[in-house]
Amino acid sequence: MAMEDFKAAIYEGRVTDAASNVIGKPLQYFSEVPLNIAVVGEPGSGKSSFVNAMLGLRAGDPGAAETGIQTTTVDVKAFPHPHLLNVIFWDLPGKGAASFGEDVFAKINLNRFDFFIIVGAQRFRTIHADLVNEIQGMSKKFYFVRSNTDLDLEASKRQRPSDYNEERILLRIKDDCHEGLRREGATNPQVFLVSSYETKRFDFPLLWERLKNDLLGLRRKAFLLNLPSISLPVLNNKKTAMKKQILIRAFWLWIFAAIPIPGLSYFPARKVHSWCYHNFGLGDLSLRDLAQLVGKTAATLKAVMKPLSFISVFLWGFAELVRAVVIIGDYTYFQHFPLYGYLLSGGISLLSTYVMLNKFVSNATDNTQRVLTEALMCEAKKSI
Ligand SMILES: Nc1nc2c(ncn2[C@@H]2O[C@H](COP(=O)(O)OP(=O)(O)OP(=O)(O)O)[C@@H](O)[C@H]2O)c(=O)[nH]1
Ligand SMILES: [Mg+2]
Repeated sequence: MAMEDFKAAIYEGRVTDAASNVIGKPLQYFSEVPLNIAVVGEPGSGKSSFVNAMLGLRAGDPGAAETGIQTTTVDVKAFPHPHLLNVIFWDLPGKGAASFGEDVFAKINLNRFDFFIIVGAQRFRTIHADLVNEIQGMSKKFYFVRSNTDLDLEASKRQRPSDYNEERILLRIKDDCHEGLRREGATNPQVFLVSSYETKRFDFPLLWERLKNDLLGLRRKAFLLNLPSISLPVLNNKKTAMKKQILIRAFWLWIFAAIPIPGLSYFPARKVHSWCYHNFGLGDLSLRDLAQLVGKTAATLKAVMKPLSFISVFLWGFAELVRAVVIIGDYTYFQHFPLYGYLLSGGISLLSTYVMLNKFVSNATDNTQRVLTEALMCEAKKSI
């Protein structure tokens, strides 16, 4: 329902209403928003085993992800959680893993996922740092899961049985992860040490608790981050509708073609330009309200808007000049009323004005999307 309200408000140029329609909603409102969780990490780090553990399955169970000692996962596969509504775990191939000589991970568009769980089996490495940077670059969140904790402890026990202290070893592993993550600029990184075969031990229960606590916030963030993709088709529909109205306005502006002064139609064209902007909700007052709603200044929102391209302004100016030359040339040559000059000039003017007004609408459409994205991204970044 609110999605329909959001779309209607966008279409009607009420950008602040559109944004407040989602920003002001309580967290519970987002309880059914799909959350796509990508499980990423180096090859063989235990991603598929972790997905199974999250689903309450064991390797080999029906519906479980395939696991193995060799490179196993070569495709992206979805695993909807059986009890968490619309929570989908995505088992991904390992970063850097090659399948038939192809880097399969590099081809995956990570932006389609809402949240990430990085699974690392060894100490914090460049591969993890790269993933952290990529995820943070998309303004998305992640947990860092260190798998194989059972094996780490076993190895330590075997190496130095007399000195063995489980708590100290776990702390050291966790510190290493925290340090690596902080180096990459992660604030308040969430690190969990787990064994996918012993889901009652180590941080596995803590991880579940954390995820359940964060779930609504993550769903809200996913919803906000996906809004620009919802507003785009609405704005494109509006653009098509506006372009139909533009012909009538071009016709009015055409009247100015009768006056052979280059640039005179600039003033009415400017009026149409601001009509377009107001229609899309990009007027000063509208932007001020939107900026206030998302805690930004109107100037920051305006800064993301793009002006009309230089080439279109230049072509329009050039057409203006040509039509003036045509009238004056006709008048000087025939020494009487320049009928043909007016007709030709009118034709040039109608065409150039029509093209220019179309550019106004396209420019306003693009800028509305830019402003909305900036406003909603800012709110999405703030959340969780
Ligand atoms: N002991 C122990 N073994 C694990 C754990 N997690 C994974 N393994 C084992 O590690 C190996 C690799 O596990 P997978 O889950 O297939 O790893 P993956 O990251 O999905 O591998 P790719 O898909 O090939 O990148 C398997 O033999 C698992 O049984 C863990 O927490 N503890
Ligand atoms: Mg796998």
